[in-house]
Amino acid sequence: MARSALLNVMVQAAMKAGRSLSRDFGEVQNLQVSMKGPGDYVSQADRKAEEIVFSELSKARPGYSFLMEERGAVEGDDAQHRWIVDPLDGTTNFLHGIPMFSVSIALERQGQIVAGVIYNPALDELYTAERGGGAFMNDRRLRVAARAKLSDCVIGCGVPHLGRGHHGNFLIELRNVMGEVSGIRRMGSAALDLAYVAAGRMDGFWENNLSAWDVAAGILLIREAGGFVSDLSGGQDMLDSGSIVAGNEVIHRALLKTLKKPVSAR
Ligand code: 2AM
Ligand code: CA
Repeated sequence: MARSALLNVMVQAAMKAGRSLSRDFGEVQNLQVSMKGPGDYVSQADRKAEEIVFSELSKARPGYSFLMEERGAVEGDDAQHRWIVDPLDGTTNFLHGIPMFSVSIALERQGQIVAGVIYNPALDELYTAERGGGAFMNDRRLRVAARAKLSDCVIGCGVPHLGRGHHGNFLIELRNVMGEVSGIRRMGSAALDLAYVAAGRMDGFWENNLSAWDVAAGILLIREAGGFVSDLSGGQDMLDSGSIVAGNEVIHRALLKTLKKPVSAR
């Protein structure tokens, strides 16, 4: 498959960071982690991966700005272009030896996401999308699932936990959705969840309290795979609001409505 020069740059950065994560993940699995504790080890793996992505992208496109999970915002000379990077999405999985983690890189041009790459090094699955050019996993073109009834659907979500999110709101959302669908999944990497919706593996997804780097690349993947994405109010403020709902056109709409079902209608 011929990729654009831009996607090549992003793929190279994501795969190089992914290889570094894979090596460190092997150590986590073999319990070779230092006595300082697995938390410190994982933070180091995370920072190493971010350094690789930062240096690869800066070399290939000098001057572009960055928004990265660890470094935060880095202003470049070129204010039109901004990389949005999560070097390790699914940190808790990584720490526990669960191979569901990813590197996520998106490029924004004048505020619009124009390219996205998500790489799961443990499964060697590479997701790519460029605006107007479709979405791919490795060399295969992606299309969101076509299911039209929530009762046939597997829906992914994120579950808030100790110190995060609004537990009461989530329980209401879950209660609304669980009674209408054929299965709920919670994988622990929002970037991969969105890639799975693009690939038609899951029919839909919702989560709250995410950051821009968790979702930027995944949003483009889903759109380029023919899917629909919004925030929980139905607007397009996913990057700032941190909430996201995704699916094909029918399931996206049904999910939005079901999530918001008033208490009295249950
Ligand atoms: P992480 O693994 O990079 O932390 C799981 O529900 C999803 O939520 C993951 O994509 C996880 O990304 C993300 N997440 C966890 N803590 C977060 C935080 N404090 N802010 C934003 N996203 C977070
Ligand atoms: Ca993340």
